[in-house]
Amino acid sequence: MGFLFSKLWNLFTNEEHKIIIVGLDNAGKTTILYQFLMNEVVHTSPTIGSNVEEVVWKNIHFLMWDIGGQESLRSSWSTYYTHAQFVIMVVDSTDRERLPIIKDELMKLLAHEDLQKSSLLVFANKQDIKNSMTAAEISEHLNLTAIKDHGWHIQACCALTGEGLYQGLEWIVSNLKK
Ligand SMILES: Nc1nc2c(ncn2[C@@H]2O[C@H](COP(=O)(O)OP(=O)(O)OP(=O)(O)O)[C@@H](O)[C@H]2O)c(=O)[nH]1
Ligand SMILES: [Mg+2]
Repeated sequence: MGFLFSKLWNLFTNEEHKIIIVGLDNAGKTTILYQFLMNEVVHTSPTIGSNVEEVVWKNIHFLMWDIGGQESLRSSWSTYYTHAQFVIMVVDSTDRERLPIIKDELMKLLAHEDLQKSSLLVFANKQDIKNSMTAAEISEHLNLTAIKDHGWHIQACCALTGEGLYQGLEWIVSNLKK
């Protein structure tokens, strides 16, 4: 009953769920945001600051913040954290060299006090590129199974075709706070 009520409440109030999209530069964050918004591949250039869009899917409203991933911008990620119900961490699955940096950024993010109640979706993006790492490999390198204090999930995807993106969003929907 409570569940049904909250679903109806969301329907009438159009409550928005805040999602922040982070990850290193060139991971595919902006491409993913605009796939969600328009089902299209847009031409992107490196994001300075952020893009924010409202994405409505299955009558659920998401406010998605796509934050620039260049090194000089990473210290400002935390200014976007308040009230973020979900963090989407986008990983370029060909970017083996920077896995330690990705892991470091992920650990810092999960330890941040403003994200204590947030859940984590990792997109293992660029699966179309030959020899890209699988989601399982990335999960192992990032030691995701050690994360006990946040809900998390990893999803393989390709932002150019859209493959995997909605499976990721489906996981988010099934984990919305009831
Ligand atoms: N092959 C391939 N290329 C992709 C994929 N997703 C994104 N790209 C390309 O990767 C490049 C970077 O994508 P962006 O979406 O701009 O990356 P970003 O994470 O927003 O980068 P910053 O804004 O600098 O943090 C672009 O040339 C995209 O077309 C993918 O799944 N496969
Ligand atoms: Mg960008």
